[in-house]
Amino acid sequence: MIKSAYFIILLCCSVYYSFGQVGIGTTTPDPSSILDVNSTTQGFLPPRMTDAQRDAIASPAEGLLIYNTDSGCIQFYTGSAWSPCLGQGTTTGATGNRLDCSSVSANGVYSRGIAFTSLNTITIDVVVNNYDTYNITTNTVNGYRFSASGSFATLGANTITLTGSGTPLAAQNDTFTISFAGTGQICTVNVNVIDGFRANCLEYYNTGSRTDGIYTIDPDGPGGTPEYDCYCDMTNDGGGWTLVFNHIAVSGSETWANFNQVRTFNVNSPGVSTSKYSILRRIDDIKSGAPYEFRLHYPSLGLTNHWSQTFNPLTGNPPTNPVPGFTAFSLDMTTNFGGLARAPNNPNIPSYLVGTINSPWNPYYTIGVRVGWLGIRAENSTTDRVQLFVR
Ligand SMILES: [Ca+2]
Repeated sequence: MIKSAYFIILLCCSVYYSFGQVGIGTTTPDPSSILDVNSTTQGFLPPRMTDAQRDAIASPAEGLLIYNTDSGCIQFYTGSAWSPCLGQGTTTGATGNRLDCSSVSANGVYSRGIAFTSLNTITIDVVVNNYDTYNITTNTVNGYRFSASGSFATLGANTITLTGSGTPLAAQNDTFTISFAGTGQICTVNVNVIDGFRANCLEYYNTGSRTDGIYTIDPDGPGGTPEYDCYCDMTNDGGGWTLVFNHIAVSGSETWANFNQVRTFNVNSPGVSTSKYSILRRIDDIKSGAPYEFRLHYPSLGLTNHWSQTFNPLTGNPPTNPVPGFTAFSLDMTTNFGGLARAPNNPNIPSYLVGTINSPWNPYYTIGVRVGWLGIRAENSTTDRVQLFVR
């Protein structure tokens, strides 16, 4: 009776043993298998467990197989860790990892000709259904691109940050295709590139630039007058100063041939080391506010004056002295500095601009002394160099 019952159970279960092999649902296990589970109506169900239950398995054997109910996928033990989800890393649909195109955002300011910072990124959410690596990139448009790669650390929505690289070549609206490698999934995003050149050194300063040197400015914005290089002092007297005039007359021979030179000269060599440099004729464009704010500096003397005036010194003389609108910021040289004005047409004052003190024209500060003059005037003496900035 016991033998019969054992036979019946064995028959019901359709478990067959053949030469050390086991067949379930078959009397002839495949010769290559140690276990052959055969059915056309039912599946093979591996142990199902959560992440925590999986991780509680003591000393899992290499190759141990489970179904992860948290991730919804098959995993095996590699001998040192549990594998990523099998077979899902490159699939789409409900069980794969999916780009969420509605979440795309382009971040940072995009400016023509200005290299990216860490703020230039694209962010996009990926709905993560399984732990896997990813490589998400854009095409290259207008000289720049974005990319990100790594491993998903958590399930659910992961915000992925694509780092930008390159420098926009033109001010325009760019459309990028975001590609999720291995999945065929794409999204698109628009990035607007503005004309990156600031109007003057103060605008560069106000947007974070703090280094003295050459900057490209475009006072009238896109179109019109082309952008050009100039020297910016970003560290002295509040920074943001555009150099409009530099004169080094060490040998005494670097005087100005005529007043046209004084107004514009060596415009392609801006800097405090260029012996004769002037973009004086552009000060109307370069100044940032209604008044003309000047910084007059004599490096050899260590003298600086800093003031504003309401009239353009190139256009004439102030009606009074000190001039209307004159505001003393600091008076390192002397008091009652009357600002800069066009010098009168007087052979005794062979300079383009002069700064007055109390009485008209004497003593004075000179900008643009002509040939034959003894030197650059500065506070009752002469010096060999002068710098004039505006902002
Ligand atoms: Ca322009």
